[in-house]
Amino acid sequence: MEKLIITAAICGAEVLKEHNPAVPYTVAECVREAKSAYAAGASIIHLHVRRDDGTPTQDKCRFREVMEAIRAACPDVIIQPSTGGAVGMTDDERLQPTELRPEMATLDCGTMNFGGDEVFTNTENTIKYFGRRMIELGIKPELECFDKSMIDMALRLRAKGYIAAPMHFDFVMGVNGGIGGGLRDFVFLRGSIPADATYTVAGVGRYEFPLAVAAIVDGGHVRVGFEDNVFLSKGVPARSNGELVEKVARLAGELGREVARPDEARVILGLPPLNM
Ligand code: KMH
Ligand code: ZN
Repeated sequence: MEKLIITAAICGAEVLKEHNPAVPYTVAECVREAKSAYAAGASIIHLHVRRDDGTPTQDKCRFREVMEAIRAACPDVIIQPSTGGAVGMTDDERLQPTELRPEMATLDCGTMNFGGDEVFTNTENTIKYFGRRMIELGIKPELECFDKSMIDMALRLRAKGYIAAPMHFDFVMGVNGGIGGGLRDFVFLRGSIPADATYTVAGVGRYEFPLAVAAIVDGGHVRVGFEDNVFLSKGVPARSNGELVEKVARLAGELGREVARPDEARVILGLPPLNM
């Protein structure tokens, strides 16, 4: 079986130090968390950035600062900025990190309720706009799908030329407003993507590790991190993103699946090798 790519979503836009004091806001804290995840086996860092007070921002300069600092600490890691940002941001605000020409970036494939009165808006035209931008800039999208309909939208837009193949999906499961985090839901999503596509699963909260195991045995890939879950096990806060990655690497080892390093992840995802 292909080696396992572990993505660490170290920061997110919504989770706060009140949820777990190790959630990073500053540049130094982001580097600390990226390093711990990389050392434990993550080859992709899914990145949101914050102001020092924790406010989410898509500011290009802040992204540049954090990305350069992470690259200095983890030279070959794949950095995957978010273009989802936070609820309420405009399309152009969200697209700013693509100007830095990262190897990958997220592309959210539909609108959804996001708890309470919050709506995470991704109209068809937004998805087309983001998809076209990523093709122009040579950025591989991680197609974030919070429900089955978002996979269908991505497939329609691939057929129309807004998304290139081979596609790489991220099933974000268990978000309040999206698909649940059960095994039946996972099998449904996993069976709905093309044969030449790859996928990562990001289970939110208590779904994180059960879904990681499902993906490990199925030949898929796994995302963990504070963006999705701050607990190592029930009631036990993780001390770092590295602890969450370490647990996935340990589970993979128990199940006989080797963990990919970044150069191997690039081959699996069809990314060009890094010129260092
Ligand atoms: N913060 C969410 C509203 C992404 O990174 O592309 C969107 C999100 C998805 O986290
Ligand atoms: Zn994100």
